[in-house]
Amino acid sequence: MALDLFSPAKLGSIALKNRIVMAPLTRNRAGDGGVPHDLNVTYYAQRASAGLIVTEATPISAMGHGYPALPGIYTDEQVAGWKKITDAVHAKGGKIVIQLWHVGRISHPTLLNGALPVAPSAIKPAGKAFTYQGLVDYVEPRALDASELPAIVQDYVHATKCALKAGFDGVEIHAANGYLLDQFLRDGSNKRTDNYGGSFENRARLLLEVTKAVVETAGADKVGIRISPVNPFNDMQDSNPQALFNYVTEQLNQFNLAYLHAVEGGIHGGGKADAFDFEQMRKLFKGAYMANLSYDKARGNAAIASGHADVIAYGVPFIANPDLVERYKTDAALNEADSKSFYGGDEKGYTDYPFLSA
Ligand code: 8OZ
Repeated sequence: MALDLFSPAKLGSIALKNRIVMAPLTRNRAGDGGVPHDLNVTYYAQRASAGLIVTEATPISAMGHGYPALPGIYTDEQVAGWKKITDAVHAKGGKIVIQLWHVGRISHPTLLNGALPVAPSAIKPAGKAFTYQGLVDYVEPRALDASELPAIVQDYVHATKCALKAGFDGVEIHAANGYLLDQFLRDGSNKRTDNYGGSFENRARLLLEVTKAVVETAGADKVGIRISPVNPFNDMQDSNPQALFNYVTEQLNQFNLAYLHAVEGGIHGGGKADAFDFEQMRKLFKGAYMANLSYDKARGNAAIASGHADVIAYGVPFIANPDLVERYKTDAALNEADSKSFYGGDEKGYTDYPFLSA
């Protein structure tokens, strides 16, 4: 029988009961100190029938924050908060990895105890920062000195150790959507003239150093990476994304990662996916491939049957449908997502979407 969304799968050492993955989704509802609390436990536990949950993007350090009310994964209190979530998901037979995040220049001093955001180069992004005071202009970030990069790599290592202590089945390195690692990859945001700028090799250096260090900490079979080759979100631009991301993909083969996760287009409405050949990039990758962005049940099944993808990550459908797996299985109607409650707030639009049985 052909594989479909309901076939079991293995991503590295992580055994999935189906191929329907909950995509990482920023929801801005963590407790004080970036500590996950009971409301977050309920939210993730409600969605444990996914084959795998990828958590919301989670800062690896105080300097990794770029929005209000994000959970972190670098203090003991945060580890204890996340442990309640991994326990609840595991108790329901689910699997969960945490997405490791450093926002780079997509931040603001008010979110960083007054510090300037850091970036590969001192280039202010277009757009506005989402702060506790509302939307405000971005500031020009401070260009990181090469001597500061080993400490950032160590922040990823520390966060990975915290994630393992918190009981996660693995970690996903967030190298997508215009944040620090993506800022290094692209020549629109990286104008460095040292070993970390210029050639593909140089621009990918930080990502590969981070990957190596995280793999050495967790084991490659517990590590995935997310990239977004054509997503213009957060003012990302590159002169040759196909060649750049083909290069990155080939370099990632050396690690034997659990999976490569690709955002196959632009989120928030931007980007032209047809300008990029995802199948060409996918064929270069020797491991499992997680596809994301605007898939529905039929397109997900088709991508798995054709061999394009091993698993499919669903975002907005999982916000509104905690029992998305059951709904796809029975071809039930889906709840509609309310975009006004995506970012911040309380249980409304978070844990109050109805289950089929309700
Ligand atoms: C939407 C709003 C805020 C953050 C990403 C973490 O794009 C995000 C994000 C998305 O990866």
